[in-house]
Amino acid sequence: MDMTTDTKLEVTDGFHLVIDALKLNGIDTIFGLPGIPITDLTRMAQAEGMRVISFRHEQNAGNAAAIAGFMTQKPGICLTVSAPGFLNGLTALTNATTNCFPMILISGSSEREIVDLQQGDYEEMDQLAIAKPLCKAAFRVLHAEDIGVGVARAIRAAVSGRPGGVYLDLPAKLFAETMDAEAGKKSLIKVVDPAPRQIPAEDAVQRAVELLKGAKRPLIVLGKGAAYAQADADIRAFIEKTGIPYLPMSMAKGLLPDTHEQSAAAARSYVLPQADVVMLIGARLNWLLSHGKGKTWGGKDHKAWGGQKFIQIDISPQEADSNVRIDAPVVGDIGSCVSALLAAIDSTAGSNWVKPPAEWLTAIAERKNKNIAKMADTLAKVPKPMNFHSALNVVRDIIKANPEAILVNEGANALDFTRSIVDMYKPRKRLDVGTWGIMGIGMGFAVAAAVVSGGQVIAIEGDSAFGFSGMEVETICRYNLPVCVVVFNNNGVYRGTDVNPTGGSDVAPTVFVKNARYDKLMDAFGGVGVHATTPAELRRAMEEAVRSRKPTLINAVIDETAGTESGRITSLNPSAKKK
Ligand code: FYN
Ligand code: ADP
Repeated sequence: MDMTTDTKLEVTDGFHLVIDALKLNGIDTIFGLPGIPITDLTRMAQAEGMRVISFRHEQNAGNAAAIAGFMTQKPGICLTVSAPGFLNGLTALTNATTNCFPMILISGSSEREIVDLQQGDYEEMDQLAIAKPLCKAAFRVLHAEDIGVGVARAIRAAVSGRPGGVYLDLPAKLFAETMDAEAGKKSLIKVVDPAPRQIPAEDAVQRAVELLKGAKRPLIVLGKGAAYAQADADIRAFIEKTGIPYLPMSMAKGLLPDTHEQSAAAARSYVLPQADVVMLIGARLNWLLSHGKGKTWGGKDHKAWGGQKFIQIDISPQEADSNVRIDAPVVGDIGSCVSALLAAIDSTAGSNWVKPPAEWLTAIAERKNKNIAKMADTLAKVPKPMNFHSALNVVRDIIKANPEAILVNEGANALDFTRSIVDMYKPRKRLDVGTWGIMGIGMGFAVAAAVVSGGQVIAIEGDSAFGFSGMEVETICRYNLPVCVVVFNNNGVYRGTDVNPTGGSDVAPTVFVKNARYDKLMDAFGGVGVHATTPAELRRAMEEAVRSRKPTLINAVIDETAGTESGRITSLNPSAKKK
């Protein structure tokens, strides 16, 4: 080939086609970890004006991509090296799929001919085959001219219908492959309407409205699908217009402010068994809702139906009846469904929509107020050492004063107590372990939340949970992100008091180094590390973190006897089942 400068200008290669295809589709950020064969891809992407955020482990980059997808409705991109790097990203990809977050894992891979003959290549692995059962779709591109189609298919698969994780396999050889620049440009696809609206059928909407109209004790459950849909104003209007009490699932907290008078969050165990008609909006009847049956729902035993009728709004037509009968499935995107419901209510009832019976609302208010008052008493106490409540009372105030801050949350007790104590005021500000109860999302989510929003992030981390992604505090410092990590340090998994029954020198499996100083990890990279043993110290440190926007890690010392085994989900522990 003639390699004069002029000719070179007219040639493009696989590296640039990947970058151009992403940029053409409005993707401006890559979360990843450089190495063979994608190191130059990260360099070139940065040179071409993309934001490239490098992590210390691919799982954290993957978690960052996944949550960026949830926040933006655009697929978050995670870029990894072949085999081991790919596998490290795979947990995040699978978690994204489970949670319905749109994400694309792009991994370089080794020479196809050698991999397929199993001749022992560098980082040899049939990555496409391994990814397939774990994600929504998986594609491989073998030729430069197909990069445009590959990226377009990946984007569509990630964001259309029920969002999820997509794997895109790019063999090393592809990156260096050249083609005529003009032909290359023409081969790219700007995806038109990647997540088309899905309008619900009129009769389905009518069926749902009829059920709601006849309800004596209606309840709405808002899930993270409702938060994802960004139909905040219509969802609020629907809830307020109908006057129906609602229960937010964890990541739907703040869709309406948790202080809203129709929130039944503080009366959860009362409303679930009592409700007669339940409308699920972007929430699945999985384990988090006890599969829609059993004692939680007022059933006679752990498998029995509680007698509720269900309306389910979901984009996935297969979701209905997954656990119990859905009497009125409404299939469509939540924005379109809720606006159709609003219109149907207006046309059938006009301004005469009858709000739920006063007895139902009063009964909920009574339970709720009692629980809130009880909680207020507990929060007011200042025990020494700190417990989860006295520490979270501080976090609660900080979020109240900074409602735009994004709260990342993982752990067992640190997760469960934060969920019920810290009120959220704005949509999509609470990011947590989601459907899988996964540990290790903390720092990946925190980095992405700061990068995507440009605003303050507060990560409330159990000491065990933090350990999974703790090294990313270096990433937080490197990009100087306004992230304040608070490690709830109670010396172990659940608590720090277990002992080795044999009397041997190994500590119990749930116990960590006592009195560890996680704050020093932040010091090591030039951030602000603070050791806090009282609510007053914690408050001062958090206020300063928010004021300065400096990377901060607060080692919050919690009473090592304070946690409960498995937090609020003790019943899932097999030994609890045996008893
Ligand atoms: C809630 N509650 C409140 C408030 N909000 N009381 C007072 N004030 C406020 N603001 C009450 C609520 O009514 C419940 O009491 C209780 O607090 C707990 O509320 P929560 O958290 O909503 O309810 P619950 O029963 O814990 O919900 C079940 C669950 C949840 C499965 C949805 O536990 C969950 O999301 N768990 C995820 C666990 C997880 O993934 N862990 C990671 C793995 S840890 P009652 O009504 O009296 O019951 C590995 O070990
Ligand atoms: P939670 O854990 O908060 O209950 P889930 O993850 O179980 O929430 O449920 C989310 C549901 O929302 C999924 O069934 C998914 O298909 C659905 N969903 C996601 N995005 C949309 C959307 N834009 N429109 C309609 N449904 C959606």
